[in-house]
Amino acid sequence: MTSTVHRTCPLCEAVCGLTLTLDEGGHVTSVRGDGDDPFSKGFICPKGASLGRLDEDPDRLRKPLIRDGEQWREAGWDEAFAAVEQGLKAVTERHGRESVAVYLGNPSAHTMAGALYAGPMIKSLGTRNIFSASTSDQMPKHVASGLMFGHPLAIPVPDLDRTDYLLMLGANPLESNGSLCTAPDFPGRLKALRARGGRLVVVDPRRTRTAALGDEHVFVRPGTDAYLLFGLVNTLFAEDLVRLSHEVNGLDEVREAAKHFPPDVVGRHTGVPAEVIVRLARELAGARRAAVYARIGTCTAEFGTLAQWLVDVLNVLTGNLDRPGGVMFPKSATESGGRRRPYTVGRWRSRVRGLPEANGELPVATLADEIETPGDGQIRMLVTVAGNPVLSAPNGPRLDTAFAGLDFMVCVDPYLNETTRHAHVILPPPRVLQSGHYDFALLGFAVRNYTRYSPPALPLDGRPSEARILSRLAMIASGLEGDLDEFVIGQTLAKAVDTPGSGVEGRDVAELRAALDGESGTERRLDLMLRLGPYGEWSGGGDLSLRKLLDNPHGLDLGPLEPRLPEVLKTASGLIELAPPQLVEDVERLRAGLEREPAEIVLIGRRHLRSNNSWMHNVGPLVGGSNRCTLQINPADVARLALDGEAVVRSAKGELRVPIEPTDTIMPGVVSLPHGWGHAGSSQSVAAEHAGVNANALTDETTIDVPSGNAVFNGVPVTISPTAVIIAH
Ligand SMILES: Nc1nc2c(c(=O)[nH]1)N[C@H]1C(S)=C(S)[C@@H](COP(=O)(O)OP(=O)(O)OC[C@H]3O[C@@H](n4cnc5c(=O)[nH]c(N)nc54)[C@H](O)[C@@H]3O)O[C@H]1N2
Ligand SMILES: Nc1nc2c(c(=O)[nH]1)N[C@H]1C(S)=C(S)[C@@H](COP(=O)(O)OP(=O)(O)OC[C@H]3O[C@@H](n4cnc5c(=O)[nH]c(N)nc54)[C@H](O)[C@@H]3O)O[C@H]1N2
Ligand code: SF4
Ligand SMILES: [Mo]
Repeated sequence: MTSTVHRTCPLCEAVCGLTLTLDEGGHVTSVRGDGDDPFSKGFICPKGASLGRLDEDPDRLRKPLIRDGEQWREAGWDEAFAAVEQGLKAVTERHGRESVAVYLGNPSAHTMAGALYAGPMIKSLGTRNIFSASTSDQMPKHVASGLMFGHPLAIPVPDLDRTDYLLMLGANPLESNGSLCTAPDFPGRLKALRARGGRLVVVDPRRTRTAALGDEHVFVRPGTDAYLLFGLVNTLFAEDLVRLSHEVNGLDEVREAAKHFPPDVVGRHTGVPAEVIVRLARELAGARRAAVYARIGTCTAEFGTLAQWLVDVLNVLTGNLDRPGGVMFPKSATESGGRRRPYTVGRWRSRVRGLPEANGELPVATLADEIETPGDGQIRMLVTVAGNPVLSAPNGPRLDTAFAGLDFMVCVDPYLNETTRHAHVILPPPRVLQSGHYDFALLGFAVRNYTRYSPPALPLDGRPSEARILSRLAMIASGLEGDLDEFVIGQTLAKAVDTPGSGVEGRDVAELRAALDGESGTERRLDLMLRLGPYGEWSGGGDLSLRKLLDNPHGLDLGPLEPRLPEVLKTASGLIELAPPQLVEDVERLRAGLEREPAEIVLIGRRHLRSNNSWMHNVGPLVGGSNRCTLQINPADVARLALDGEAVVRSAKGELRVPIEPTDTIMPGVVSLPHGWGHAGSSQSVAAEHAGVNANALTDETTIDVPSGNAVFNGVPVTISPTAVIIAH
């Protein structure tokens, strides 16, 4: 007997619906796109199609591992948790709670465990040494949104399906399938934009597949987007093209700041001709409905926060913020109102480099400093959940060494890999198909309001869910007994019944609690969030509940995005802050950059459709072919540097020998290397055959985007030489 299961793909931000066929042993025999999903409508990519292979990868860990010296052994769950308890106790008794650090990796933004249990675990550990992949990714966007709109999650997304003009910088959704813009079949949506007469302009140092699909591709020198964006702002003011549709604070400050960046000046610096900058500004202002969207290429750069800020400054100045076809704020089914309180960064600072906290985290670029530098508060123990910073963080090899010196390390991860090999205890989460799935984070960035829940498709066969693993860690750290879920449910309900206008104001907590559905505490918490959420049965907004989602396994369309201002604004003024002082201050750094001589060659990253950061190289059909770790380089540079076959790339931090891939799709003076490779010491047998090199052996943890502390992966100065250098005497 085979069975059919409908599930959301958990692998990237596109949240595609999948239809899987399982045989009676629970093995996946086929994976197709779910044609009945109202959002993804049957779209699937090669990674989603490999979900079964990935899920049943024989190299995945099935039992906890405990390391004694160099030796690993499988252990039972109770024994593994006891080892964690003992290790934590030994470290905190000697060095205090600040000596414990947590690193949350990218998949924890996709799992229910990450969304619902990482927070309580961190709280129980009682440390401020919190790190995550966010500071090697999107922290600049959170900081810009926090300062402009008052909330780090108030991130407007391009209204892809209705816009007439999309200016896209530093994103390549034909490979990545989109980010901070949840849009299954992003490629199809871009084609539809063009088919309805809209225009797509792509700014990228490489002519990517996305750029090739667009109407126009503009080469930009890596790391200079903030200049280019300021050039556009400058032109809007100079040509009297500013059309505000909302009241804002700080318009004059923005106009003044932009005066330093006229098109001819930024043109020289960015490599974008001044006349192109002026034309793009006019096009943006002239389009009926336009959106500016910028992603990782502009975030993981020296002026990442300024670039993210200027993106929304442009959206505001052209009247496109919060209107159909412009950029809009999604309304997710589990969002909770949130209080109005000023957003700040730097509520505390890192011990060694004094870098500011943002969103309760410290920059991953300073994790090694905190582990290596002796003194009070030195990190001695690390808990990683779903992360591989040895391959993903700037100067990964330094972390590799630092991790080896920790007193104790616990990793929640399905693989023994470059990072987790330093653990003393590895706790593997169960298979994807044994886990429930709800995209708490990503549905808040969706280009249509939409919701879908996938319950576990297979029983747990005696293993704890990842939710259980994290809640058990939280209980170990807090020393408390009891049920974490019931505690959270009680607290949430108590607050809701006390909140005027909550929809359950004045009602009885016990009665509400008894009404919750769900097979597990995790599902009961989801039910609670759905019922209290904006479309929920208890908020007066609709009839959403867990039951309703279980009855609609293909997901529910909740309609197109709608204007949400001023409701989403949480600034103290209640207005859009167009010129937050922290950002205006950083403009000085940007101005100083104009004086600097640009490096002759700079490094940028690259994503490939059949890859995903560091952890999908163990599935045969996904690796090989065009998905290889090569250095893309312009043929003119190949000739100039007399390269052949392989090259040696050097940066301030490291040196790699890499096969070159000459291509005129990349700008002269720019080379591109994908990250997530450099497999070593991992139990992933397929990945080991396609090891590649670690791009983050070249990136520099001492260079950061100042306001957000974000890592810089694009625009890294390097030198390149042939592998066989003939030394002249
Ligand atoms: N040079 C350079 N570096 C980069 C980037 C770049 O563009 N260039 N991009 C950056 C970005 S955007 C990101 S998000 C980071 C990613 O950085 P990380 O999150 O540190 O790295 P990943 O490679 O995503 O590692 C994911 C880990 O989670 C594990 N895992 C997979 N599924 C699960 C699960 O369900 N539960 C648990 N517990 N673990 C799971 C995998 O085995 C793997 O060990 O990399 C960053 N690094
Ligand atoms: N297939 C696949 N999908 C993924 C991932 C993956 O590894 N593989 N990773 C997931 C993750 S964690 C994330 S965060 C998202 C990221 O999603 P995207 O932001 O779409 O990521 P990329 O495909 O890396 O696209 C970034 C683009 O920026 C360009 N670029 C580099 N430097 C600069 C610069 O200075 N200025 C400008 N304007 N452009 C620049 C690069 O050439 C590249 O084309 O993708 C997610 N989806
Ligand atoms: S695009 Fe992303 S969500 Fe969709 S099938 Fe591929 S990996 Fe899964
Ligand atoms: Mo990311």
